[in-house]
Amino acid sequence: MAGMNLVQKLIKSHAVNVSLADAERGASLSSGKEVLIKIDQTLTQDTTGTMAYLQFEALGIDHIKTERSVSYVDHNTLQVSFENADDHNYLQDVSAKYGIIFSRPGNGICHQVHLERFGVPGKTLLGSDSHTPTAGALGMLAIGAGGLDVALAMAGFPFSFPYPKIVRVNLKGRLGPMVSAKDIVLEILRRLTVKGGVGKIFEYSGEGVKTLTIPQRATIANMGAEMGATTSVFPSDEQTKRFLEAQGRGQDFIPLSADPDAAYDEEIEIDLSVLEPLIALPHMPDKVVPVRSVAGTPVDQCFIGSCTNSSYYDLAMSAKILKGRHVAEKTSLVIAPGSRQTLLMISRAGILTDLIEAGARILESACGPCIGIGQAPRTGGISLRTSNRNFEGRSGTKDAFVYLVSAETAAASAIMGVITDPRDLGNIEPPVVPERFAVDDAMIIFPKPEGRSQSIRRGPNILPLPEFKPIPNTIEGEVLLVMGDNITTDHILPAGSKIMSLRSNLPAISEYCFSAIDPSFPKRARAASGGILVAGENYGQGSSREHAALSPRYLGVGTVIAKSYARIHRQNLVNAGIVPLIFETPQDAEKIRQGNRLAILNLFEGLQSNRIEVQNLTTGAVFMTKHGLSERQIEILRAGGALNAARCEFEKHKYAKSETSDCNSD
Ligand code: MIC
Ligand code: SF4
Repeated sequence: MAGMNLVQKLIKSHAVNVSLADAERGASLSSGKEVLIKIDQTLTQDTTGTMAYLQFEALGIDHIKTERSVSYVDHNTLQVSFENADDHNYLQDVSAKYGIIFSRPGNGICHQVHLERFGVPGKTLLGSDSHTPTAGALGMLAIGAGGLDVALAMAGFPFSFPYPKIVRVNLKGRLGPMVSAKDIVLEILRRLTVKGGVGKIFEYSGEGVKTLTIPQRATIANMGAEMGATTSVFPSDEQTKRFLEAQGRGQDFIPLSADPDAAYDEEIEIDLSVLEPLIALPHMPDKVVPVRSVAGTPVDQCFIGSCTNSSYYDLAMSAKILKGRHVAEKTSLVIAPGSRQTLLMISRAGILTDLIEAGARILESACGPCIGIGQAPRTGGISLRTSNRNFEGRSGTKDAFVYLVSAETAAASAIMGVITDPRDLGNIEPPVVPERFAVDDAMIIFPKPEGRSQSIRRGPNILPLPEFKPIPNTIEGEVLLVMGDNITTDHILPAGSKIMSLRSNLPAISEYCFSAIDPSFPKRARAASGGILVAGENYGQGSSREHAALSPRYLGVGTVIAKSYARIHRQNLVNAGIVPLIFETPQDAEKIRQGNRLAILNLFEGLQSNRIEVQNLTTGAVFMTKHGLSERQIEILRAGGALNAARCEFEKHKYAKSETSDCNSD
C-alpha cells in the first residue's frame, strides 16, 4: 500500500466522517464524496465578518468552540461615512463577548497577520475569505468559505467539502535573479486556467520547495484561489521553523511532509530555473504571458500590496530596485504594507524612507486598492498590481486595464513608466530578511473572561438577517438573467468602498445585485417576484462573499441553473436556500433566453434522484438537470438555508429527550 501524502494526513487527522481505512486508502477515496473535518481555527474579515457574526449570534451559543478564532478588520478601513466604524465596533464587541481574538483596523491584512501571529502547522483553518488558503504556506489545511460556514465552525459544527483530487506540484531547481514566487503561481495559472483547480488541492513538493521562504510560499498558496482550488498545502520544514522562530513562535513548529512513496491523483512539474517574469493581462488572472512580450506599454499606476505580495521581503526588494531612482512622471506608485509588523520593520530599517524618497505613495496596511477601496485608476488607465485578481471593474474604474505582476516587475515598471521586465534593470541582489521579526501584538485584543458580559454596539446600518422560508416543491419563474462562463462574485455583487459599506445591511446591498451586468436587475427581480438565473461554466468564481448568494435570495431568486460552479459560491447558494442545478447537456443553456418562463415540478423527488426535469413554458422545450449535492446539503436546502437547518439541529438536541421539535418537517 502506498504511503500517504500530506493532504491525506491532514484530512485524516481531522476527519469526522471518513474512516481510518478510507483515509489510508488515500488517493483512491473517491473524489467528490463529501468529507467532514473538525475545524481548529477560524478567521473572518470585516466585510464578511459582520454577516458571519450576525448568523453566529442567531445560533444562540454563548462562546466559540474552536481552539482559536480571529476577527480581522482590514477591508473597509476607509470610513468615508459612519457605517464602517459602526461595523468595527460591532465586531470588537462580538469578539469580546464570544471569546474571539480581535485584530484592530491598522494591524494588517488578515492573511498576512494570520501567517505572522496565529497560523500553526498541522491545524485546520476555515476563513470567510477566499484567500484563506494563504496559510497553507505553513502546512495548515486552510480553506475559504462563506460567513455562515465559518459561524457554524465557530459553533463546533464540522466543515464539509467534496473530497478533493490531490495534485502534486513538483518544483525543481531554483528561481533565477529577479524572478519571483508570483511568477511561479502565474505559470501554474497559465497552464491550468481559472477553473483548473476546482475540486482539487495542490500539494507542493520537490527540491525547489526547500528554496522558498514562507512569504514566497504564501504568495503561491494565496493564488491557488484564482484557480478555484479548495486549497494549497506546503510541507512544514526548516523554512517553516525559521519563520516561526523569527515570529517568536518556535514552539508552534512541527515537521510535516508526505511519505516518500505517497500517491497523488495528478502531478505537474515546474522547473523554477527556466521561469521568467510573467504578467496576467486584463481581465482574468489566467491570461498570463511573459512580461517582455508586453514591455514598453505605458503604465499609469503601479500598486504594491494586497495579501499576495506585501511582505517585508516584497517591500525591501522593491526598495532596492527603487533606491536612488524616482517614479516616472506619468506613473503613480502606491504601496500598502501587508501588516503593521511589516510597516514597523521597513520603517525601522530605513526601507520606508527609500520608498518615500523614490516617490511612493504610502497607504494604510489594509486591502485598499486591491478591492477598489481607494486609488481607482484613471479612465481607461493601465494599472500594474501585485494583487491576485484583475476582474473588470474591481479596481473601481470600470474601463481600467489591470495587470497582475510581481513586486519586482511593479517596482521596475514604476521607475520606467512602461511595463518593464525587471531583469532589464540588472541583477539586484535580494534583501537579507532579519532573523527576528518585530513582534508587537499591541493592536490585537485578546478576549478576557469578563468579556462575556460585553454589550454589543450595533449601528443603524447593521440589520439582522431576514428569515428565509423552506423551498417549495414546485418552482415556476422567469429567467431573470442568462450569463456566460466565469461569472465572478464581483459581477454578482460588486466590491468597492460604497457597496461594501452596506455588507451588514442585506436589503440595502441587494439594490446593487448584478449591477455590473444589468443595473435594472433588482427592479426586474422584484417586479417578477423573483425568478431563475442561467449561467455557464465556473459560476461564482472569486470571492467568498455570501452576499452574492444572499442578495439574489433576498430578491426572490430560488434557483440557478449553470454548466458548473465555483466551490465556495455553490455552497453559499445552498446555505442561502437557492437550488444550484447543473445542465445535464451543457448545450441546453444556449436555448434559454432572458424572459423565458421555466417550471420545475416535483423538486423534492428530483433532489433525491439527482435528476430534475425543467420545462421551458415559453418554448415548450424540456431539459434535464442534476445537482450532485450530498444528503446533508439537500437537507439544508429543504430547510430554506443553513441557518434554519442549524437552528433545527440545535432544537433537536435540546428536545431530544423530552419533546419533539417542529423542525422534523417531513
Ligand atoms: C476579495 O478579494 O474579493 C475579498 C474582498 O477579499 C473577498 C471577500 C469579500 O468579498 O468580502 C474574498 O476573497 O473572499
Ligand atoms: Fe484583501 Fe485583496 Fe486579499 Fe481580498 S484579495 S483579502 S481584498 S488584499
